[in-house]
Amino acid sequence: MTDLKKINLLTGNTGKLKEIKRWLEPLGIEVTLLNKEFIETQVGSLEEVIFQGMEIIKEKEEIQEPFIKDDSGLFIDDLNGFPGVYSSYFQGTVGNDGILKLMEGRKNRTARFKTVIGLMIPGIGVSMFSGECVGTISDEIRGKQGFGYDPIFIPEGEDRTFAEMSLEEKNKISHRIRAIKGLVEFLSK
Ligand code: ITT
Repeated sequence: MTDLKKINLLTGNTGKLKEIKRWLEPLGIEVTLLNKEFIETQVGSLEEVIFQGMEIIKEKEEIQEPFIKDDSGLFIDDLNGFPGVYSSYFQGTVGNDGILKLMEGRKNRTARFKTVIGLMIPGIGVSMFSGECVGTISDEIRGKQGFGYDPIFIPEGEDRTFAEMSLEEKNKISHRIRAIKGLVEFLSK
């Protein structure tokens, strides 16, 4: 297993912190919150958002310890992948009600959550790990767990939304966990 004992997570989203901690801490990796401004450039993919943001941070800040950044989004097939890289802005403005309105009358409700986790090791560079979870958009808001789009996303093979599942249940199948598994595998090498 890795000799990395501590990793900094750059986020303003405590839901992500909770999910990532729950996975990495049992492996003996302490996860601490790093409070730095992350500039998200409006580019075409989550990978580009992460890569460009991390490069900006590397140039602006003197960070000596390894850190990770998670960038995620909800991609709805019938909306050509919208809100995608704009998921944060969309959630903060019109929210889940806005998605349900856009989905009114649409038969194809398939969607996917994607997460890309960037790992910056000072002196070495950036590595990226991604994960995806396919599902459908529910007809209504359901459940109180989780955060963000969880109350309207039903993962494939389930009839509950992520927000109707416990953190442990979501953590077994989510996009984020799939990306974290790639990160953990990399760290164990
Ligand atoms: P940071 O950039 O500070 O980490 P953020 O909330 O802006 O936090 P993202 O840009 O990665 O994070 O997320 C885009 C949106 O998708 C945002 O509104 C999140 O709440 C939502 N989101 C991300 N992961 C999610 C998940 O696992 N379940 C539900 N919604 C999620």
